[in-house]
Amino acid sequence: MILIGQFDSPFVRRTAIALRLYGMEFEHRPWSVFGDAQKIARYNPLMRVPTLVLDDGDVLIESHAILDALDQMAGTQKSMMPAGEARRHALKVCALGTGIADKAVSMVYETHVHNRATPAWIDRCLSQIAGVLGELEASRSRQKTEWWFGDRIGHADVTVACALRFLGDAHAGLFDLSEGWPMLAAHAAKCEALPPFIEIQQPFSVTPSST
Ligand SMILES: N[C@@H](CCC(=O)N[C@@H](CS)C(=O)NCC(=O)O)C(=O)O
Repeated sequence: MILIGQFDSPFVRRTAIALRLYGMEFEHRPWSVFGDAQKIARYNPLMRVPTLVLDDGDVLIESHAILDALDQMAGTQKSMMPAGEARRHALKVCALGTGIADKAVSMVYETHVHNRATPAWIDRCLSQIAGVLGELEASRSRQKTEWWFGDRIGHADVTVACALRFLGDAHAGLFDLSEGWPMLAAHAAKCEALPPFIEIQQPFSVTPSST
């Protein structure tokens, strides 16, 4: 398999970490959505990442859909998505996590791609992120298990950790997790100490070629 996209993208990173945790081999093409847009377009007309090229040449897009396919390949026993009723709760935590990432990426594009920041949009993003952090903090507090949905790390854990890392890197100082969201701060620290998280990362830098 070939994974396209840079690891400073929270969406690419959550996909790569899941591949590692599943023990699935992949080649990495750290192409930038701006600088390498035409290369990405050969596989994905949306020119977005992550894009995953399967061994049979089929191309998967959208991190949720890519992870769903990986879960099927891994099989029910190993799947990083819980079954039964917990599945819908885990999917919601994943959606809240990618929602934070979406808003944080949007604020980067607003300030560094458009070269202007619309105050009403930035305020909206900030209040959406704050609201989601509150909901995730409450959710993690309710779950008494080692990981969000049991005794094994799952997509919800990885997704939230990747979103929090991106938020902190791209918007340093805006949300101090240790101040307002201690469960999330502890969750992020625990994930970032694991080998796949240490291996799969890229410092965020604001250039026209970033993410
Ligand atoms: N919903 C998508 C979001 C992916 C995303 O926003 N990727 C960014 C990089 S962090 C991207 O491709 N941006 C270029 C664009 O949207 O045109 C997913 O989960 O895969």
